[in-house]
Amino acid sequence: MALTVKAIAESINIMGKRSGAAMRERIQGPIQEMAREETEAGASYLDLNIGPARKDGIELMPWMVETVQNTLATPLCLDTTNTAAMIAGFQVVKNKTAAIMNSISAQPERMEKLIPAAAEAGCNVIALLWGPEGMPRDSNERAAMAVDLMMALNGAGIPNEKILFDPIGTPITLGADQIASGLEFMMMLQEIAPGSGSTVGLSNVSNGVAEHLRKYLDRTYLIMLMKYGISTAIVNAYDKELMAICRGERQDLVDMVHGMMDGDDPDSSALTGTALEHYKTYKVLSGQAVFSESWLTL
Ligand code: THG
Repeated sequence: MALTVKAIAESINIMGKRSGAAMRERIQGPIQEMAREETEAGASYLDLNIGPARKDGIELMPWMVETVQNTLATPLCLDTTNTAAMIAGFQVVKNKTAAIMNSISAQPERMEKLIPAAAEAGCNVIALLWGPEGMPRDSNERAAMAVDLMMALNGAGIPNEKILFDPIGTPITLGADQIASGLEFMMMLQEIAPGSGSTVGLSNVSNGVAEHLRKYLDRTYLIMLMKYGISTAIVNAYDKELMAICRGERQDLVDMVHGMMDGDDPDSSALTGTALEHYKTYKVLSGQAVFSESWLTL
């Protein structure tokens, strides 16, 4: 059986050109159009990211939820750092048990406010491995944070099957060590939290890289995460190749990259096209080659 990954489509967000303007001006059409496009591209969930929305979050998030669910039944993933907006949004979600709360981090005030709200909604939750001191430094700190979050969530009646751990992808421009420790955490996750799911915002890895090159990093990174059973990923649903990987339709590439993770080193002079792209990108993401923006042409 081919490995598959459920896609959480990321493009409806306050930073986006089309979606951001529509959100600020409360125009439903463009948001409903994007929701349809992402759904048709194969998204399992639609992320609705309003950012911190300090001024109007408690009004904007419910408006977003209603805008989308009035035209489509695709499960929603509510994404905001504003806890009051998150709670207000969930109050109007129709299918709460299918929805995702994005996210609860290991910061005490976020846990206190959002865990009871998630328990009451019966929704899925993304447990973001981000603590009071920011990003965990290695896989052990990620594991410790995951245990804290799991205990608090389980204690409120939220089972592991409803939790998606997010080890947080880090930009390749900061080096490959943090990427390796995120993957190491993914390898340990089923021992730490049996039955839980996982997610990663793939584009974090290509943050700061020239726009036309980002998709290559995101695609290969997803395949690397699939080796450790990632269950969902936050993706650009407009990238058809990435969506094909999510559906399990690029088994040849998956086999090659997973083989390299097990120590194979295929003869690159025999590779062409997408196989060569993934080969070169794996070398960079695994730290075997130094990252520069010419990595695909070297
Ligand atoms: N983990 C979790 N949630 C997250 C993230 C994560 N939510 C936010 C973010 N990271 C994932 N969402 C996005 C949304 C858009 C983009 C990247 C990540 C993005 N957009 C393009 C840009 O800004 O250039 C295109 C914008 C446009 O539409 O024009 O890169 O890691 N749990």
